[in-house]
Amino acid sequence: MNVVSKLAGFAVVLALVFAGAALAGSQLDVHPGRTVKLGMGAMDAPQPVRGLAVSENGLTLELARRTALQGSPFALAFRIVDGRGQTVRDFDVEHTKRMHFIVVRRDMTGFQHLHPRENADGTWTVGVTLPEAGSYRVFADFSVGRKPYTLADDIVVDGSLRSRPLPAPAGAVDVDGLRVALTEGAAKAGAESELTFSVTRAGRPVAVADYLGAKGHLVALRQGDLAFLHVHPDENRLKFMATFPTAGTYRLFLQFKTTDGRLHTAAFTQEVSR
Ligand SMILES: [Cu+2]
Repeated sequence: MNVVSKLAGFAVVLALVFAGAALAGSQLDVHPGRTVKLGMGAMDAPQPVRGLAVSENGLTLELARRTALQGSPFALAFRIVDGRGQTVRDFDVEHTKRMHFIVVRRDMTGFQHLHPRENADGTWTVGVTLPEAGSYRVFADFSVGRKPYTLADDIVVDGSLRSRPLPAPAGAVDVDGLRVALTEGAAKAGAESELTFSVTRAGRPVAVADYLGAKGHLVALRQGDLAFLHVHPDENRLKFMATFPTAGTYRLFLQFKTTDGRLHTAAFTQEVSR
């Protein structure tokens, strides 16, 4: 079969698909109840999860490498390309940065939040050290044309692996001599949840400085597939609004700065009910 007749065949198939779709559409219109339900479903749908794919909405994360040596610092280079393979350079500023880069091992240990440097050719470079063996998920979190993206890939570190189970949910976590407490309303799948944190040292409240244009930064990942949730910070308090898309277990990585300029990371396990 020559190319033209192949294409013609393809066009016929497409036409049939469209005819089928049009028919399905008209059938739905005959049953208004179903049509309305579909429309509302789209509107009511919680924010889609991100961070499950290297490619999404026409943009692709291209890592220069997918392996690393255990404990050896290296420069990780990557770029974001569009559908024609062109390097994307026009990024929006989100949370005071044009690119956020999250690294976490698949068992949700070893969390790192990095800010890569943009090079003249449009590639990004960031110094990374992966101290333990295992498979690490890396997320490039950015916005282009006011459209948010979280593209992800894996980097593997060979070696003998000691994985850890996820810690049980706890109302407070100790980090760097600070106690961080999480006050949350019951987190329910599909509903907006408020996550409020407080920081104390020896029972006394600790002041929190600004970090990335808010009081803190929160990354929430779903256990199992490490789906990445978009979370809205509050400018004035360590408070975040998050919509957990499904029931299950999530890991929250809260980052905040104390007034001495030190950055702290406190991780919480969050159960989300149906
Ligand atoms: Cu960042």
